[in-house]
Amino acid sequence: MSIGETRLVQVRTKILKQNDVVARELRDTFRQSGVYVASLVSSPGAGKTAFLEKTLSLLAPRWRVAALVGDLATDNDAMRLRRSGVPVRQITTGTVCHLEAEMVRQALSDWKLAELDYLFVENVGNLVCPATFDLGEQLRLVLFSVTEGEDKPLKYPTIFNTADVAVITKVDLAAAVECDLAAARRNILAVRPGMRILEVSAKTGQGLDAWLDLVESARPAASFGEPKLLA
Ligand SMILES: Nc1nc2c(ncn2[C@@H]2O[C@H](COP(=O)(O)OP(=O)(O)OP(=O)(O)O)[C@@H](O)[C@H]2O)c(=O)[nH]1
Ligand SMILES: [Mg+2]
Repeated sequence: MSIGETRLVQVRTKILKQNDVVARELRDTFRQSGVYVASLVSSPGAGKTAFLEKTLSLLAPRWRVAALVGDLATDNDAMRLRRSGVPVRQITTGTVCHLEAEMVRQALSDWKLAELDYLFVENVGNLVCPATFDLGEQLRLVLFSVTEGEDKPLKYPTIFNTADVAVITKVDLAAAVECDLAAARRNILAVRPGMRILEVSAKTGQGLDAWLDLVESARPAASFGEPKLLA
């Protein structure tokens, strides 16, 4: 190994350690505040914002919900998500291809987390970089659309291994793009045996009931208290 390679590895380890410290603090803060935090990772355009737009609209009548969204540039996604009427903040990362725990901490610094039940964090569209950055979330979803090819889990195993649930999106297009959904599921399970898989369409609403069941039952009422139903 050359001197340059050694140094690269050392820097990377240091950055990750620093991120882990902040992520641990965030996780503690989220638990103490009673806010359940779920993040979404995927390749660009897999449908994270469309999925979140539906999720926010469906949850907002019953729960206090908010979202953060990361992109290199523009606040397009924040503007889309705000249409659901919930608080949304855009994190613009510039040249950074993933969210880091410190970015999340800063974006939340003037929010009263105890006044939220759910916080959703949409990561920058990228199937590689976000994988190794813990954001302190309790649930991480990896989305993967039918238009991307069934082999993506095999090619990008790390992002599937660092997520809790896989969401196959745009299933309304599966037949048109000749996506073999069974093969897609097999490939996810080959990388991550036993992984929970959802098939959804933000366009038709297919699969959103199962997603709502999952996210509402994952938020443990025992440790967070009873849901604060909105008037
Ligand atoms: N047919 C269909 N199109 C979808 C669905 N979900 C998203 N799309 C379309 O896919 C495109 C990308 O969707 P976005 O929600 O912006 O994807 P994203 O993952 O947030 O994209 P980035 O934030 O740029 O990474 C848009 O044109 C959406 O309308 C779906 O369920 N069905
Ligand atoms: Mg988006």
